[in-house]
This record gives sequence, C-alpha cells and structure tokens, in this order.
Amino acid sequence: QVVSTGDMGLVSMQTAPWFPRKKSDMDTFAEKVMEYGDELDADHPGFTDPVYRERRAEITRIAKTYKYGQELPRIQYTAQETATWGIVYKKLTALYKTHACREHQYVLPLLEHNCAYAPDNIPQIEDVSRFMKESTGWTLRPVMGLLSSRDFLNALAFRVFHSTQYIRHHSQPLYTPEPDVCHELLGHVPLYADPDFADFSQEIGLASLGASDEDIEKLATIYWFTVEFGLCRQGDEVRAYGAGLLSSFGELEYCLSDKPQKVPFDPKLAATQKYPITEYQPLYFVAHSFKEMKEQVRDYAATMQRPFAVRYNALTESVEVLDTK
Ligand code: TIH
Ligand code: FE2
Repeated sequence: QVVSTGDMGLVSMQTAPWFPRKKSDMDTFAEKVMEYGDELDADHPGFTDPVYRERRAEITRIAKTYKYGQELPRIQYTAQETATWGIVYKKLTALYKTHACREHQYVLPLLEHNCAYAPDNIPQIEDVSRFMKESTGWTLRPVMGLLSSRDFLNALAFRVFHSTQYIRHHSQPLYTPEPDVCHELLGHVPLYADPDFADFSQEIGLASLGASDEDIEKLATIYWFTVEFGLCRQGDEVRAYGAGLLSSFGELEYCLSDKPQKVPFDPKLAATQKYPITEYQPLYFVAHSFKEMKEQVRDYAATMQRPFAVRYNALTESVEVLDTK
C-alpha cells in the first residue's frame, strides 16, 4: 500500500526522522549547513589569505539563495582560479590513463566535448548538470558548505548531488582535505554519467531516508569508502573510481602504490571502518563492479531496521513510502 505524500498518521512514519519526499523539499537544507564554507579551519591553506576567504564567502552566498528549479548559478572565475584548475587538470589527466577506472576514462572526453572541460576553462555546473540529466537523470545542486550526512545522503535518493563551486587554494593544488570544484567536476561528475554507478549511488540514498542516526553513520562510511575513496578491479589491474582519489594527484598516485592496505569491498566491514579525513587513506576497499556493489549495498540496507519501505518514482521525481507493518 502506498502512503500518500504528507500522510503522517502512520505510526511507522511518526517515529522516523523527517526526510524529503520531493526535490523541492531539499530547499530547506540551506538553513542547516553545519559548517559554512567561508569559515575555514586554522590548518586550511587559505585561512590566512583574506582575498581567498572573501572570494569563497562570495561564491557560497550565491549558493545559499538557490531554489529548486532555478538555473544553477554561473561563476565568473578569475585568472588565478582558472590557473589553479589548469594545474590540477593537466596533472590529473596525465595520470588517469594508468590510474582511473574505464568508466571515468570513457566519460571525460564527452565532458570535454559537451561541457567545455579544458585546462583553461572551469566548467559551469549548469552545463554539467544538464549533461548528467541526459545521461543518467542525475542533477547537481549548489551547496554553501557542509551538509549533515543525513541531508547529503538523502539527496542521493533523488539522484541529486550537492556540488561546491569555489576552488581550492592555489598554494596546494594537488591535495585538499575538503571538496571544491575540481573535486566535484573531475572526481564525481564523470562517474554520475555511468548508469551502473548512478544506480549504485542512489541505492545508498534510498537506504538513508528516515534511517536511524546510527544507520546514517554507517551509510556515510560506506559512501566514504566507495563514492569517495573506492578502488575497483579491472581485469588484472586495480583502478580508482572514488572521487577523492580522482581529484587529488597526490592521493591518486599513492592509492595504487604498495603503501596503503587494500581489501575486497564488503559493506558490512566498510560500514564501521575508521578513517582519517585530512590525510591519505591507510586502507581502501576494492570492488568487483558497480553492478555487484549495488547488489551488495541493497542487501546490506535490507538488514537495517526501518518500519517502512521507500520507492523512487522517476516520473514524479518523488519518493513513495510503502507501509510494511
Ligand atoms: N582530497 C580531495 C582532493 O584533494 O581533491 C578532496 C576530498 C576528498 C574527499 C573529501 S574532500
Ligand atoms: Fe566528494
């Protein structure tokens, strides 16, 4: 039985945390960002650079007023920002041939052709989002800072990915501990144009809707070890598909060396594995294929306690709640 949108008379729904039912519900996320992008930590390279700080604040202010359905904001990047992008772009594209998974290698030329990806141009997320929509139905939303894990994961259920638009500090182009436009556009976007990866990622999102705080923590950790830092088998080789690897020249080189530990992907193990967030990962999970990963995560999610089931209706772009009591 499908419970109509907004029907909170259902006992099982009353005890579950709130979650978005339609895409415009995500407009409320902007008011509850945990950490603003313009409040930098003391160890951030841009902390002592007032020009950089003001520029970040300007870009995040634009993101804060975005509402569902609007065109995504276009940013006029400065020469210095474009130069930083250029360094990152050239270093990374040289390494992709030997280090990136085949799906990433397939999509990047399409982005160069359709979305003006180039060493001397930072693509606009409006153009990129349109391309993604046509490939797999995924879209981007601008984000002004760090969302809670719950909000961020919930968006994945709607095939919506939150994207920053500012760029890393020019003094450290090859690794940054936080997302930036290089990370989103070079790391995440190419994978979201792949149908199997697109499904896999939505699976995590659907599992997160109305989940308990403990389960959100586990799903966020699975997300970390797959979407952000996943490795995969490709024939006899291991390649990177995680966005955190594909956007960092330093860690991309490191992750395939013999320094870190590598274990087969298992969602149950990955869900509770500890990890550092401001340095290279000591441990990576190696997946077999995106298809298999999707099944693994779906089976894992089925073991989580939730008194209702959810289903995404792609025609109405909304989530239906099914009573399982
Ligand atoms: N470390 C990545 C980079 O340098 O591009 C960025 C991030 C990965 C994961 C979270 S932020
Ligand atoms: Fe990311």
